[in-house]
Amino acid sequence: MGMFCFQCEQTAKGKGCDYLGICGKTPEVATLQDLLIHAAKGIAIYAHMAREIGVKDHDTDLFVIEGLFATVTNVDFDIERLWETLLRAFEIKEKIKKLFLEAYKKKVGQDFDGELPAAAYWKPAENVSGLFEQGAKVGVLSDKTLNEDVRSLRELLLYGLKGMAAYADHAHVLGRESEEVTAFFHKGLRALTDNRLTVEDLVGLNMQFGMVNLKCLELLDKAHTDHFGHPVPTGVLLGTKKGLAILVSGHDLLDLEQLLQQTEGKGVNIYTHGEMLPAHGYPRLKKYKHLVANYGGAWQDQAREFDAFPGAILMTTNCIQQPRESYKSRIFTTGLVAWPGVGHIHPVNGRKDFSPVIKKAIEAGGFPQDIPAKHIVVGFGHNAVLGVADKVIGAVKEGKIKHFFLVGGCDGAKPGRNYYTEFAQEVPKDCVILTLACGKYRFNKLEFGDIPLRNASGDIVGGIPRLLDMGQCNDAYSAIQVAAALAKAFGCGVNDLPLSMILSWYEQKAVCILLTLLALGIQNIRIGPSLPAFVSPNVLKVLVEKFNIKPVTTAKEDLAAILHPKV
Ligand code: SF4
Ligand code: SF3
Repeated sequence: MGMFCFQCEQTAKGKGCDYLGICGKTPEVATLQDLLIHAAKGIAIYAHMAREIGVKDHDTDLFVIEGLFATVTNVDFDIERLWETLLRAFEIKEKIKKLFLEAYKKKVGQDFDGELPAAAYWKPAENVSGLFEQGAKVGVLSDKTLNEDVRSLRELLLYGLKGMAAYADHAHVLGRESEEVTAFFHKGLRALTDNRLTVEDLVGLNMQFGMVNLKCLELLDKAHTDHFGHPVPTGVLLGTKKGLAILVSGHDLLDLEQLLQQTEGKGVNIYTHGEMLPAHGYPRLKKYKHLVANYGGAWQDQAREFDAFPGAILMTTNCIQQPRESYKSRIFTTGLVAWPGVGHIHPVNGRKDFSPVIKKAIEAGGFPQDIPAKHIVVGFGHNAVLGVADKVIGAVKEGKIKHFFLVGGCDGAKPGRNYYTEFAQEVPKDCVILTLACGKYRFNKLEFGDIPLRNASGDIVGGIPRLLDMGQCNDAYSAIQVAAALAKAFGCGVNDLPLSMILSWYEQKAVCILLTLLALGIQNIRIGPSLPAFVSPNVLKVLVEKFNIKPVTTAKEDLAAILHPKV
C-alpha cells in the first residue's frame, strides 16, 4: 500500500513520505487519516451551510476539532481507533446533514437540491480494507489535475486548521469555546473542496485564518490563566527525587492537574517532560509539592529517556514516538493520542481516572535516590514580562538591551537544528532571548545570565534574565502581547522594534502560529531548519515578496545580518 504525506518538517528527503512515515506512520494509518480529513470536509460542508441559516450542533463542532487534532503529526497511530473515528464521522455527517436539510426546508419552503462536492456524499466502506481503498482515492495527490499553487495553499490552510484544532481542543477541555474559531473550522475545511477558489482567494483565506487563530491563542491563554493563574518566574529542578515517579508529557495542563490531585499524599512524584515544562510556573499547579522536577530533553530523545525512567509515563498530546518494548507497558496515552497496544485513559464526565498510571508507577519502583542538579527558570508569560515592562523599556532606552530575539518553535531530530543552539549562544550579552515551545530544549539548560540593572550610583540593583522562557508553543500569544506592548511604548510598529524572530518548525501547530504572525503583518521572520515541502515555488515567492520570510543560513551570518544590516 502506498501513502503520501508532507505535512511536517521531517518529511522524507524533504519531499514527502511515500512508503512509510519518518514519524512511524504506516501507509494504513496515513490512508485512514486522509480519509478522516475527507470525512471532516464532508461534515464541514453541511455544518457551514447550517450555520449560515442559524443552525449549530455542538457534537459536530467538537468532532471536527478532535478529528483534525488526531491527524496532527505524532498523535494517533492506532488503526482501530481511526476506524472507530471514521464510523463516528459518518454518524456526525448524517446528523448535521439532517439538521441542515430540515432547517433549509423550513426557511426556504422547499427541499435543498444544490450539487455538493464529493466529500458531502461519503459513506464509510463496510470493512477496513474498503476504507483503505477509499482513503487511497482522497489523499493529497489524488487530484492530479490540481494546480500546484492551489494545492500548496490548500495544504497550508489545512495544516493551519490542524494546529488550531489542537489549541481549540485544549481550550474546550477547560470549558472555553469561541464561535468565531469554531465556525472557521467548517468554513476553512469546506473551502478546501471549492474548486472555484483562486490562488488569491486562498492567500486571503490563509490570512483570515491567521487572525482567527490569534483569537484561538487568546482563548487558550485566557482558559489557562483563568484556571491555573498567570505563570510566575519559577525555578525548576532538572534532577530527580528519591521515590515513585510519573512523567507527564504534552501540552494538556488539565490532565496534569487531575493527575496531581489523584497522586497527592500518595508518595508519587510527578515530573514534567517536553512541552509540559511551563506547567511549573502556574500557581495552581506549582502549589503541589509533589510536582518535583523536569525530566529529559526534547521529544525526539524520548525512547532513550523513557527507557531510563523508573516510573509510569503519560502522553497527553503530540509528540509520541514508537514506544520501545522496555517501556511499552509503562507508557499511557490520553486525549487524542493513541498507539496500538498502549494503555489509554478515557474521560468519564470530564474526569480521567489515572489509577492504572499510578499502579504502574508503584510497580516500576521509582528512583532509588535523589539526584541533585541545577534549576532553570520558567514562567515568563505576558503577565510576568509586562509586569516589569518599565524596567525593560528603561533598559532599552538606556542602551542596556540592544535587541530582542524570539528564538522559538518546535524541535526535531534533524542535525541542522544545531543552528538554534549556536544562534542562542552567539547572541551578544546585551541582548535578550525570548523563547517558547519545545525547540528551546536545544539551549534552555545553558547559562545566559542577567543584564544588570544599576542605580544612579552605579550599584547593581537587579537584573533582567537574558533568557525568558515564555512557555508552550501556544504561548506565542504572550510573545505577540509583549511585542505589541513594546511597539506601543516606543510609538512604532512591531516591524520597527529591535526584535527579530527566528523560528523553528516541525509540525502543524507551528504552521498555524506562522500564519498568525504573517496575518499580523510581521516581516523578516527567519524560518528553519528547512522550508515546508508543501510550499510551492510560487507560494514561496509570494511569502518572500509580501513578508520577506527568509530561510535560516548559519547562526553567525544571520546574527550579523540582523545586528549589522548592510544598507
Ligand atoms: Fe512523514 Fe511527517 Fe507525514 Fe509523518 S507526519 S508521514 S514524518 S510528513
Ligand atoms: Fe513541540 Fe511536538 Fe511542535 Fe508545542 S511538542 S511545539 S514539536
